[in-house]
Parts: sequence; structure tokens; C-alpha cells
Amino acid sequence: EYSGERKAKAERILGLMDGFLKNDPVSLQKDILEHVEYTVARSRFSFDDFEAYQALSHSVRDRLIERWHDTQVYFKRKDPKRLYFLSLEFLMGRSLSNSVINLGIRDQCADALSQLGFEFEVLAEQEGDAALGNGGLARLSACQMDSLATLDYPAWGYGLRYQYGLFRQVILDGFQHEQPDYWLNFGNPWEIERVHVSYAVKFYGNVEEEILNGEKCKVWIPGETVEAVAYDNPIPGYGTRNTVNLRLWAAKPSGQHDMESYNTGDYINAVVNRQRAETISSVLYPDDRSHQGKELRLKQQYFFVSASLQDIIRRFKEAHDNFDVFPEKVALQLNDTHPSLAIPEVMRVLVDEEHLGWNRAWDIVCKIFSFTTHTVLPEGLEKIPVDLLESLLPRHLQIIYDINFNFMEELKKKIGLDYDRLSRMSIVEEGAVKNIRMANLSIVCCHTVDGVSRVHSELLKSRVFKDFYELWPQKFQYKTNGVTQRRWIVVSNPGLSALISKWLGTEAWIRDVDLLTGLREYAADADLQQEWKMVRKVNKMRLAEYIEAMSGVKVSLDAMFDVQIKRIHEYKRQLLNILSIIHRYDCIKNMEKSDRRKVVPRVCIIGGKAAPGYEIAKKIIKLCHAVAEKINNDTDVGDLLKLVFIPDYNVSVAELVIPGADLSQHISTAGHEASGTGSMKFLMNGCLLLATADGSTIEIIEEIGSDNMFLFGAKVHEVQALREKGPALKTPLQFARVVKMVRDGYFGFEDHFKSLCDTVEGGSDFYLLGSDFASYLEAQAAADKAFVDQEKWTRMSILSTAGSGRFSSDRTMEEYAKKTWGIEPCKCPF
Ligand code: T68
Repeated sequence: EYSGERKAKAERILGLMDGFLKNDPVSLQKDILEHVEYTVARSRFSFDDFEAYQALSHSVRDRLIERWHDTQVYFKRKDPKRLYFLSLEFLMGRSLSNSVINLGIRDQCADALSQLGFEFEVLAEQEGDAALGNGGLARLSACQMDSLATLDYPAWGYGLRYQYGLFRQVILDGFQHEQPDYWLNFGNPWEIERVHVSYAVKFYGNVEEEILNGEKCKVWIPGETVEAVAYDNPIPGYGTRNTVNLRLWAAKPSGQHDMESYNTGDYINAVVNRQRAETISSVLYPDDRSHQGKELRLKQQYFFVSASLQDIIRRFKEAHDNFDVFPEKVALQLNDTHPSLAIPEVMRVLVDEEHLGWNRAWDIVCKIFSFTTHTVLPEGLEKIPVDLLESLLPRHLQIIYDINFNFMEELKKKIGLDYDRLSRMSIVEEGAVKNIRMANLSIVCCHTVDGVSRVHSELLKSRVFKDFYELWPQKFQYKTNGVTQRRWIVVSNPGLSALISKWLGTEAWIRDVDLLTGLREYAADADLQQEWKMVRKVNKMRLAEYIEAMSGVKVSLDAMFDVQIKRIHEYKRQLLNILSIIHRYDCIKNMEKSDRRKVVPRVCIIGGKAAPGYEIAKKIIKLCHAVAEKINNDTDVGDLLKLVFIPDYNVSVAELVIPGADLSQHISTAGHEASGTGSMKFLMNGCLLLATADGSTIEIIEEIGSDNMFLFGAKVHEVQALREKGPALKTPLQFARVVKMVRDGYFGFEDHFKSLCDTVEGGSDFYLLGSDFASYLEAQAAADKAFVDQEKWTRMSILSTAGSGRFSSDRTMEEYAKKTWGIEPCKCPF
């Protein structure tokens, strides 16, 4: 691409380096050995699995960096409108397998390793998870990054590089304990530290007025400065050279010296105090959904927002000198309200630092921001106490007040002096504690507000954000969530992946997932069914081995593997699942021996973390262990029923469990799960769903038909009326019976479980376990019946995979690109 002197120089460099890195097994071996010797600094003549993993990862990293450079240079030259995806959480999991598959060098790496005496799968297991997130929201960000890269969109992700990711869950005597996640202790080959890409982020202080060119303006005099240092994580696309960037910020003490404390002679304390800056990016908050208004959390939010915006604005200014074209070059996506301080921050930079004037700045802000909400519950909405904001970010509070003042004035003109409505819609919540409502701020300032499934969006419009919907109906959209088939089929289920490609006669579905519908015509084909069952059996074996290693429980491969894995929440109703397992156990115990032959054997698998302060969720985990203890040791029941809790559920555990599941449960009280993305991963892997009509399950029904899954329970529009009935609600006798078993200490710990039982009895069954119990048991019975007919079951399984295409994050990202962000692919030439 160069000419003249630059060309000659480039050619000389390529000559010296023998061109770009090569991907044949011999070149790969050479690179791996070099990394063993020079990077890992072990002898190339003797190294173990972990060292081989490190060396392989560095060889893959080199290839990622080459593509990353090419992509960034290309983006810079083309200068397209870029998407900046701001999220406080990314749940990336492991990188090795995903990278080699996306780079198209999986087989070459495996060959190279086997010639060196190593096995690819064994090395892949050496990697720990990058768990910089809590649950669905965070894993969604990771899937979306994969799709953005694959679809060649000019996108950047921005987030925080937590020193400690989500806590490790350790179970002792059936109780959850939390331990820190030391994920960086053994180094992280998947990131590139950019010591020179760093920005000063300021906090505290006060605001003063100054006269500039005869005009009054506000100046923030901050009191504390912390440095944000960039760590770049290349995200490779599949079947493309494009490799986009996920830039995560780490906090470091600022280079600006606090001369005062050094001069007073307290050198040691001055250094120690500065070191405290690092706490900002030290730990991920483990509470999904609840907001506590903690200062550190607010600091984290502003820290990452400020650094990202400085980076984005610097990049913009390198190519442009007029901010009026900013909206043509920049789209800012807020992943939930967590990064919504970006709104007043952009206003502050444009007004106070770039001196654009309020109205011009406001015009720009209204064109660049969009936001997606991931919650249904009003109590899930983020609020920041005004006191806290005032002390940490005094200028931002003023700006928010000004935005609100203008908004309220405009609103009064439209709706008159309806004070109830005005106060509901105000960005500022008055009351004993004054709060800033981050969702209201986001809706006022964003051009688009997206929900994550159709029903979620309807609930937003009719309940949570009704007032706003009536004011600005055009702002409200939805994009049903999706997951990436690269990680959730190709990486985690290679057997199924190969089988799909064989029967479709192409691998093109890995990029163009709608091709999976082509499996429908073979759903009843005896050969495909046979091969499908074989693949699933191998996956079940792998899972059974893992279960035995983790819990010591031996499980039968003939049993139905029934899985519920997700964060533990009352609304997700793991308790409903456990109570029905107790019921199943009770039935088996009370059966005539001769009838037991008819029982379909089950292995019930539950996994998930409870937020450390969420007592009821922790009791659900304890109950699961107590019930498991009883059932698994009852020789009378044997293989007919087992219950296992898989500890420390995370992305790589999901990759192992999902391909081996026969049935998976998504049983939230209708109207509570905004979308749910676990179900999509199971669906892709041919696992049947047992579910309520909630979140995106409603759309899954449209794709695969209700007769290919097991549905039950109250519908979204019925829930309110059922709740109002309260104590008058009829609950089945079986329900009372199983709750009583728990209360009476049948599984021990009756004092501990009392408050748990109280959440579903005595008229306080908010999540409607009692009223859904009978229909839940019916759905379970239907699943048993279907499982007996393996031909039917396998057909349903194939049809599940065949109908899963709509739930790819490729589709979601394309919809966002076209309808929300206005960006286009920018494909780097090979
Ligand atoms: C989930 N939300 C939704 N939140 O519950 C789920 N929240 O229905 C949806 O499929 C998924 O988002 C993706 O859209 C979350 O996972 C959080 O993790 C969270 C974390 C911190 C604060 C608030």
C-alpha cells in the first residue's frame, strides 16, 4: 500500500521478518518453541502443559496482533462511523479455543502440538476464565463483540480491567462461600498493556465561575487525579481478517505529584496513599440487579466513562476539527445505565473544555447516544444519591440539573402542570434522600431505548417507562438478544458442529446461521438421528465424568440430564425446581416396587452463584445440597433420581454442561426475565426446553413451535391478578406437602429453612411457585413421556437446533447497526 521510500522500508522489514506469520504446523511449532524459550523462559527441551499453553497462547496472540494492526490501520484510513460499546461488564471466559477457531488455525495448532507431544484439548483446559461480569448482561456483551468483529463492523468495546473478577464460589457443608478470583496471577496473554495510552481522570473538588472572552463559564477544580491505563484485548472475527478492540482500563496512581505531602517529609505515607488509586479497578461488584449507591461503584463508573471518552474524542480530533460532524462519526451505546455518566461527561467536555455553547453541545449529545435496558423491575433501576454525586462529581451534578430543568420546561409545555406525572418523569427524585434516576437521564438524552426481547419492550412501554413512551413513542425499540454460535456450538460442541456441517454439506452456517433451518428436512432421518444421539452421548459422558469429579456422584448415562444453570434468584425459581425434585423423590418412595420400572431416571443438575448479600438465594443453594444429600444416599432410589449442584458455575463450566444436557429449565415467573440467553445456547445444542412463556422464550416458541418444548405456568398478563388474589389462591396439596417436608426437617436444618419456606407460603408467594406448581408437574411429566420415545425426542432435539438461527447475536448486531447505530461494515482486505 505504500510508495517510494516508505515502500522500500516496508519491503525491507517484511524481508527481514520473512513476511507475515505463517499458519502451517511447522511454522507454528517453531513459534511455540521460541515462546517457550524466550517468553515463558523455560527450556525448549523440557516444558509442561501449562508452559505449553502459555507458549501456544503467545503464538496465537502474535497472530491476533498482526490482524489487529491491519484492522486499526484500515479503520483509520477509511474513517467510517464507529460504534463505541460502553459496558461495565464483559464475561469473556477463555480465549484460546475461540481465537484459534476464529483465526481458522484450530487444526494446524492441534497438529503442531501433537508433533511436540501435547494435546490441544488438554492445553485449552489450562486456561482460567476472564470473568469480568456477573451474568446474562455481561456474557451478552462478550457474544456481541464476537459478532461485531465477524460482521466487520468498525466497533470498539470499552470497559474496566478488574483485578478481581466475579468471586469464586466454594461450597462448604452445602453453604456458599466467596473467594477472590486471582485471574491475573499467572499472567494474561490475551491482553496488550499500553503504558503510553493513559489518561488522567479527576474526582471531587469544586466548581468555580470564570469569565472567558467576556462570558461567564463554569470551571471544575478537581481534588484528586487517577491515571487510567489501557489494556487492549483483540477480538478476532470468524472468516475475516477483521479483529476489533476491547479496551479495558486499569487505575494507576497519577504521575502528577502531590508535592505537598512529599515536602512535609512523610514520604512513605505519600506513596502508600497514592497506591490507593488502584482500588478503583480492583474488584467487580457481585450484585446483579440491586443497586446500593456505593461511592466506589460510582467511581468505577465515572473512571471508565471518562477515560473512554477522552480516548474517543482524541481519536475524533485526529481526523476532524469540527464537532458538528461528531454524530456522523461516533455512536455511543450504553449497556444498561451503568455507563450513563457518559452523558453529562460529554456535555461537560463540549461546553466547559471545547466551549461549544450549551445548545450546540446538547444537539450533539441527542444524536450520539443509545441505550439498552436489561431489566423489567422498577427496583432494578439505578439511582445515585445526590449527596454522593455532589461530592464526587460536582460539575456533573450541575449539568444533570440543567438538563433536567430544560426537560421539565419542555414537558410542562406539552402536558401542562400534571405534577404527579412531572415528578415521575423528573431525572431528580425528591424525597428523604434525593436521587438521580439514571434511567430517566438516559431516556431523555438517548435517541433510542432498546429492550432485549419483544415482551420486555412491551412491558417497558406499558409499565416501567409508560410516561416516556407516551411522550416519545419513536424512541422505544427492541432487539431480541442473541448468542454467538461460534462459542456456543463450534467451540463448545465440536462433535455436533462437525455433524451439522456434514449434513448441511457446508460450514457456512458458522457465519450464516439461518442455514441451520436446512436440518429440518432431515429431522426424522434415521441416520442423522443415530449420529445425533451418538454425539449427544459422548457429550453426556464428558459431563458425567465432570460431575463425578466435582461431587463424587456417579450418574447413569441412560438418565435424562435435566439442567438449570444461571444466577440464583427468587424470580428464576430454582426453589420451584428443588421442590418438584422433592415431590419426585416422595413419589418414588411411595410407589409400589413394580411401578418403579416405569419411572424415567433423572439426573437433576443445578448450578449458579448467589450474590454474597442475598440471604434467600444462599438458602436455596443450601437447600439444594441438603436435598441432594438425602436423595443421593438413598439406595432405595438409586439411579432413578440424582441431584447434583455444580459449584462455581462460569462460562467454561457452561461450555461443558450445555452440550451434555437433555432438558434445560427456564422457569422464571412470567414478566420477570427480560430476555434470558442461556435458553438460546441450549437450543442451539439440541437440548429441549422446559419453560414459562417469559422473555425471549415467547419468540423461541414462534421459531420451533410449542410442541417441540415443554411449556407451563401463568402468562405475563395473568400474573398481576394472581398476585392480587394472594392467600385466596389455590395451591395444590402436593405443594403444601413438599414445603412441609422442608419445614419439618426432613432434610435437616429446619431452623435455617424456615424463612425460605415463608417466602412461598402464608399468602406471600410473590413469585407464584404455589399457583404454578401443578402445571409445572404436568410439564415435567410430559418431558418424561417424550424421553421414553427416543425417536421423537431426537427429532425434537434436531428441530431445536434447526430453529435456533434467529437467536444468534449476528442477527442482533445487524439490527442494531441498521436501526440504532447507523454504522456499516468496513472489511479489512486480506
Ligand atoms: C440480564 N441482566 C437479564 N444484569 O436478567 C436477562 N444488573 O434477562 C437478559 O437476558 C440479560 O441481562 C441480557 O440482556 C443482567 O444480567 C446484571 O448482570 C446486572 C449487573 C449489575 C447491575 C445490574
